[in-house]
Amino acid sequence: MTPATLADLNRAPHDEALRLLDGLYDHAPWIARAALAARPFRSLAELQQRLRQAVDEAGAEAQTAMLRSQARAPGAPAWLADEYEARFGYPCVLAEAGPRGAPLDAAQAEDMLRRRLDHPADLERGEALRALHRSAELRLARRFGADTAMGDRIWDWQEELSAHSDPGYAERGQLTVTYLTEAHRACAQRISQWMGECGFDEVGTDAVGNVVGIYRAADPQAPTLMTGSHYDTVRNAGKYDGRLGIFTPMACVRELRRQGRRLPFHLEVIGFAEEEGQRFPATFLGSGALVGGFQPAWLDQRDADGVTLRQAMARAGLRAEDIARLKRDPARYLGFVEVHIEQGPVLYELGLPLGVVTSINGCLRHRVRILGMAGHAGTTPMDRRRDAAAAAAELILYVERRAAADAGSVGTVGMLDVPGGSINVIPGECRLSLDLRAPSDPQRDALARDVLAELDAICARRGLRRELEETMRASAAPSHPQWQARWEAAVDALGVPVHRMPSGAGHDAMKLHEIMPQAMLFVRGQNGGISHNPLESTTSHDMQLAAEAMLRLLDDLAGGSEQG
Ligand code: HGY
Ligand code: MN
Ligand code: MN
Repeated sequence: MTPATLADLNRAPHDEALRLLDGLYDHAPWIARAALAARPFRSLAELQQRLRQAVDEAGAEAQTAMLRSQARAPGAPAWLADEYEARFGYPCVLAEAGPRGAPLDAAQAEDMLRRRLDHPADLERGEALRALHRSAELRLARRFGADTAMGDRIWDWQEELSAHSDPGYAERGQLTVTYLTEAHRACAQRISQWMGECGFDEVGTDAVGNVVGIYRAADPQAPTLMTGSHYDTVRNAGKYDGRLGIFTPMACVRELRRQGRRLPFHLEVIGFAEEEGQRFPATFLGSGALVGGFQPAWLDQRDADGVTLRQAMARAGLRAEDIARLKRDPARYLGFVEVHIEQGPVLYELGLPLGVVTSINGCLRHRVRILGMAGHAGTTPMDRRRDAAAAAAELILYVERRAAADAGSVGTVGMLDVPGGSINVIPGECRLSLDLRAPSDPQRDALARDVLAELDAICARRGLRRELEETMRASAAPSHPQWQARWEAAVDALGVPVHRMPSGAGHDAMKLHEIMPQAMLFVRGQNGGISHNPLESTTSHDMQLAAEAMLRLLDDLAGGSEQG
């Protein structure tokens, strides 16, 4: 059956149009009827939004009635489906395929339903409705022959790259790629190889391990647009943080090459080698080197095994003496754009595939050592102790309280350790990390001032000492209005509602922000938008939309610059 076209749908008589949308949602023809009122649609994505809005606007009663009319998810174990229905009052539903568009296998279906069984009722209703929207999206794509080739390609690159993981994690099926490990170098090699296959004119690895691909303009004197993101990961990470922002522009270059098109500017796509600061305290090392931010003192930083950054670079064949030459001349650049998964729940809960970033939070990180007195847990009276861990506990609760007091601020103690601790010894030392963020630098700095003042007050009260090392200071980075508008126009052109939002997470864009205009595009995360976690996920459909938005931005920029 030849796929219908959007034009068919937009001009068909009402009943014919209804037939074209028949069965997108089982036992709920009212949804398509309501959505058709918004014809004509500019895209399937816009139609998808209208269908979702029709369900949202129908209210809880109609939604529950629709859920009750659904058939149980095929493949769900009977005991689980029974328990689910007893708990929520409607059959368990699953999207008819997973994030890549392939059906879930029995284990995946069971795992997903088990996780959802623990949801509070209101959260689970949202999940069940999203499963029906996802099935409708897949049916729509099939019926109208949607092209998801770029999204599928991006999804598959991420899947293949996730095969490379550091020792100690790979064996457990976990993804961890830290700076300059063997897995990290293997990732650089794969990205380089794939850039070559996409048709980049030049592909290379620079002195800090960034993978740089250039798709040249016809005119050698043309300016350059830079884009990209990082390929290192946190420990036990997801597959999309950073990597999505490398593979999306790569898919665009692959498409431009397929069309035989050149842009009136060079496109420089960069896989930044280090952003997360996991193996060495230095963060944003890859993008930082391009803005002249590499600190030679970082070369003496040591990893957990005592290997210095200098040694790690030498083993990877990188020449530290070449790093200074990486600094980019802003005069040669139009700007920097970055695609990144949102790493949060906003787009997921709004049911939107894309978001436009308005600003990136400023961030300040410290490593703290609290030093007290180790002692016998049994013989040391409570009023004679200098317990470093108890002091850390006080500080952690203060960070939580103080950060919550400001709109948009966040404070996290992500690492906490009693070196050489024993069950029957009072902690004489406690090490912890501080990650403090806020939408503006003054707000970030006020938070940090209070937290560090409280640390001193706790130590004074308890007769302890502390050592402090600032390991990262990244300024808040508002999006450049013109570039933010370019992303907004690209998203709008796809028929996707434009949702503007701040970024709580830090990104390479905040380093390039120091020398050139920048703006970011967010892509919806699945599983509630969870990130820095193996449940991190996004769909090939949403990746397709991100690639289409990027191509739109490139075309608009090309059109604009061709107009001079
Ligand atoms: O921590 C962050 O915000 C980023 O993922 N590096
Ligand atoms: Mn990250
Ligand atoms: Mn990231």
